[in-house]
Amino acid sequence: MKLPFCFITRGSRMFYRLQQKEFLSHFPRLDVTASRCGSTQMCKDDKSFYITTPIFYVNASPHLGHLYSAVIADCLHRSKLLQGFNSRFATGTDEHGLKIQQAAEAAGKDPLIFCTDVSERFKHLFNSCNISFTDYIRTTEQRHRQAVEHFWSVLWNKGLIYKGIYEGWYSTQDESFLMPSQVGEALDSSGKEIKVSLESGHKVEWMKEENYMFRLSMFQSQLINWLRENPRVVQPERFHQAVLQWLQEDLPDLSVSRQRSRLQWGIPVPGDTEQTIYVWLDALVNYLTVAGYPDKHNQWWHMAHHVIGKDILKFHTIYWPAFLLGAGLPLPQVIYVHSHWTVGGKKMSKSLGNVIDPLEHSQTFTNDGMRYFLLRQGVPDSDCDYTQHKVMKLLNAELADSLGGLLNRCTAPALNPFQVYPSFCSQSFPSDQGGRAVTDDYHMLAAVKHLPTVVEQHYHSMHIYKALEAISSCVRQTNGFVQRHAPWKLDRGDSKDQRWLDTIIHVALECLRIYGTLLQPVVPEISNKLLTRLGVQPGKRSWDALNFLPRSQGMDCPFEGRPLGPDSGVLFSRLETQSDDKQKPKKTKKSANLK
Ligand code: ME8
Repeated sequence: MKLPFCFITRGSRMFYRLQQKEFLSHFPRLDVTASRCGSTQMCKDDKSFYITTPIFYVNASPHLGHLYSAVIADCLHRSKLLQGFNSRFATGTDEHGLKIQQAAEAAGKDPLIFCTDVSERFKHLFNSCNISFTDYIRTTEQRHRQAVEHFWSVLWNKGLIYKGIYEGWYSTQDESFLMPSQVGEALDSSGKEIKVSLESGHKVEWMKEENYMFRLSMFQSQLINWLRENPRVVQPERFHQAVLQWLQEDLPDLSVSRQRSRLQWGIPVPGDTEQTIYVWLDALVNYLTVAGYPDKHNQWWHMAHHVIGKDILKFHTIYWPAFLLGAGLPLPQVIYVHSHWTVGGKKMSKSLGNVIDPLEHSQTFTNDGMRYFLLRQGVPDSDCDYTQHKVMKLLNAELADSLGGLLNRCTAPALNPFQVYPSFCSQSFPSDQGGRAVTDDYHMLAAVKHLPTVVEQHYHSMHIYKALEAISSCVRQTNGFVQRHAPWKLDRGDSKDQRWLDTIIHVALECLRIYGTLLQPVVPEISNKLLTRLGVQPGKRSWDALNFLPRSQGMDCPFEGRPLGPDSGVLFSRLETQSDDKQKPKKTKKSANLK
C-alpha cells in the first residue's frame, strides 16, 4: 500500500526543494523527545488519561463502524476510571470541507443547519448507547476555530508553511491527495470510465491550484525515529509496520489549504481570505481544542490516546505527528487502530443497501448486547463480518445462557432460600486439596484470581476481544464447577452438606462479582444489574475492590452473610428468531437453565 500524499509538479518541486534547502539551513532541528512524556511510557505518578475517537463526517447518518470506534474508546475510558484514573473522553463531528459543502448543497440546506442536524444524530446515538463521552466537539464551534487559527499561526511563524502550487489527484470523499500510483480506473454507475483511489475506491479528480504547503518532507526522519523508539505507539503492530514502510518512500510536502472559490465551508487561512484551511488539518486539531489548546492543554495533551479506523491511519500517524512536531507539542501516547466491519462480506455502502443503522440494531439487541457483540467479535487486526445471526448466537450463548444462567442458578430461591451471600467453609474448600473441592476447582480459582491482570492488560492494549474471551472462559469454568458439584442434590438436613452447599454458592458469587466488575466497561447496564443483585454497593465496584475470594486466604469477606440485592429479572433475555424471518430476532423472558 502506498501513501496518498499530495505532490507538486516537477518544475515547482525543484523550486520548493531549493526553497526548503535554504530554509533548513537556518532552521533548528526539531526534537522528537523535546516534549514531556513524549514516549508511550506513561509518567508513573500521572493519573490523567485522555482518549479520543475520530470526529465523524456529517455528510451522512452514523453507521455501525462509527458506533464501533465509540464503543472501543468508551470501554478504554471506563476501564481507566475504574482503575482510578482521571479520564477524559472526546468524540464529535467533523463538519468542514468540500464533502460536507457538497452534501449540504445536495440537501438544499444551509451548511450549518445541515451539520447541526446530522451532528445531533451522532450525539443521540452515542447517548442512547451509553457512550460516556466527557466532551463532544464540533469543528464549527468558535473554540475550535480559535484553536485552529492559533495552531496555523504557530506553524506559519516557524516558517513551516509556504505558498506553492499543488497539482495532482484529489478525492473529495476521502478529502485526500493522491499520488498517481494510487489512482486506478473504474466505471461509474452509468458505465463511464473514471479515475478512482485504489485504496478507497472513491472517485478522484485532477486539480491544480495555488495554495499553502506544509513542510512535511522535513519531518520524515523524525517520524521514523519516533516510530522506531516507540514500538508500541501505533497498535496493533501490523499498522505500526505499515507506517514505517510508507515512510521509506518519498514524503513530499503537503497542501494544507484550498482556494476559497472552491471551498467556502471551512476556516479561512489567517491573514488570507482567499484560502480555506485543509479540512484534515482543521479536523486533527480538534483533539487539542478539547484538551484546552492553546492555553490550558498541558494536563491532558501529554496523555493523549487516539482510537481510529485503519482508513485514516496516515492522517494520524504521519500528518498529525508532523504537525505536532512542527508546533512543538508532545506526540500522542498511543494510536489504537481498528479494522473495519463488513456486512455480508462487503464494505458497507448506500448503493449496496447494506448499511447497518446502529441505533436500530441496538434497540433490537439492547445497548449492551450490541456493545458486547462488537467488542467480543471485533478484532483490531482484521476486518470482521456482521450478521444478525452471529449477534444472536453469541449473545444467547455468552450473556443469556452462560453468564445469566450462572447468576440465575446461584441466586434462585431453590438454592439460596435466604437470599444471602452465604458463608465460605474452609474445611470444605481448604487452600490445599483435602476437602470436597477437586483439582479442576483449584484451577478455576487460579484462573479467576489471575483474571483482573489479564483483562486489564488486554483492555489497555485494545485487545478487548481477548479480555472477553478470558472472562467467558472463566464463566464457563464456574458453570462447570457448579455443575460438577450439583448443589441441588445436596442434603440440606446434613450440616456438612449445607456448609458445602453454601461454599459452592459463595465461590460462584465471588466469581460473578469479579466478572460483573470487569465487564463494567463493556456492558455497563448488565454489570450494574448483576452487581446490584449480588448486593455489591457502587463504592465496591472499582478495580481496587476486586480482591477475589478473600476467605480462601483466611481474610474476611465484606459480603459474607449480607443480603442479596433485589431480583430485577433475568440478566439478559434470550433472543429468538421468528420462524418466518430468520433475520428478525425477538426477545423472550426465559433465561437459560443449564442444569
Ligand atoms: O474519516 N468499520 O470521518 P468518517 C469500522 N472525519 N469502523 C468504521 C467503519 C467500518 N466499516 N467505517 C468507518 C473521517 N469507521 C474523518 C476523521 S478525525 C480527526 C477525522 C469508523 O466519518 C473508523 O473509526 O469517515 C473510521 O476511521 C471512522 O469511522 C471514519 O469516519
